[in-house]
Amino acid sequence: MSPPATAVVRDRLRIAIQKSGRLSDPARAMLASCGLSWRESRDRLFCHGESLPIDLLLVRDDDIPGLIADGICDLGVVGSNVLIEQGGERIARGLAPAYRPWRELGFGGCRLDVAVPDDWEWTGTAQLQGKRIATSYPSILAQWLLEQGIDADVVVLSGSVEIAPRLGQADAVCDLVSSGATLAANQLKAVTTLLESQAVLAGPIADFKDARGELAAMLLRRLDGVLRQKDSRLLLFQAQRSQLAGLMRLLPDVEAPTVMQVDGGDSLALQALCHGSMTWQRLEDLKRAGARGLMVLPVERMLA
Ligand code: PRT
Ligand code: ZN
Repeated sequence: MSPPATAVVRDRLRIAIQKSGRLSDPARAMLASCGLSWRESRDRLFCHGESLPIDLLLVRDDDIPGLIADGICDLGVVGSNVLIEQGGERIARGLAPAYRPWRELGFGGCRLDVAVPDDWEWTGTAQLQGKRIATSYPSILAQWLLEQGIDADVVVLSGSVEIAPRLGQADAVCDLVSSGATLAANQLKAVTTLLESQAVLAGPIADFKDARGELAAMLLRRLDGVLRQKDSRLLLFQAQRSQLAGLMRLLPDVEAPTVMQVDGGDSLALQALCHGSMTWQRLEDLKRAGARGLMVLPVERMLA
């Protein structure tokens, strides 16, 4: 008699990241700053996690959503442009959603824009009616055209989208743009944005039910700390108690400050976590409002 079937319990987490490309270095750096380290394998497709039972699979970015959907990888670092496009394709094929963005990672920023030849006098999206638009993002583009009530031909290309108008393959393009240099070099101009994209940590729709759940929760905790830390500085200064209310009005973006009484009198020492930039101008304003001994310190590590 064969033994009873048991559910496969996985106790290591596998994260897919781009093998080589714009997202590979920042993805590794971000995971490393969460305390992960790996032993590189010779084929460099799989990196065994050393500090934690979290392994990396190095793949093409386009394969990442499918690897999560198939359960080959648990999580992945991928552009939201790819995640949304492939999510839309799944729905069009009648498949259930299989992944979702778990965290925005703050790198790999770009826009998905419609661009037209420089010499078009742009009057609005209605101009795209009946035109051919080349793109590698047919699902996002088709959905947008539907919302705009525009009937246009979507020409699907896997690369070199920007030269399609010059080659006579299309009238306009819908492609990723960061600096805009590629569009300019191809005598195109961006006229409207369909999507603002950045890299995300993608994962399955539901949480993990086995040991991977604990690992994923720990990774997210550390990731949240890293993301907050990147955007945070510690502000230290002294002030008189009577100046406190005025100073706090200049600091709407600080978390509840720690206020310590100095010398048992009216003199206070304050420390506050600030988000965003703490410019010279802001320090000057604080000084004018009575702050003394202002110091802005970097934050090394955070855990809520
Ligand atoms: O081999 P693999 O399939 O893994 O890599 P890939 O060539 O498909 O991807 P890669 O490394 O080019 O991009 C990976 C991800 O980076 C994308 O999915 C986006 O989420 C993000 N990203 C950010 C960009 C850009 N910026 C970007 N500018 N991806 C592509 N571009 C291209 C764009 O397609 C155009 O050709 O860069 C050109 C435009 O750049 P600018 O600066 O001239 O505007
Ligand atoms: Zn790709």
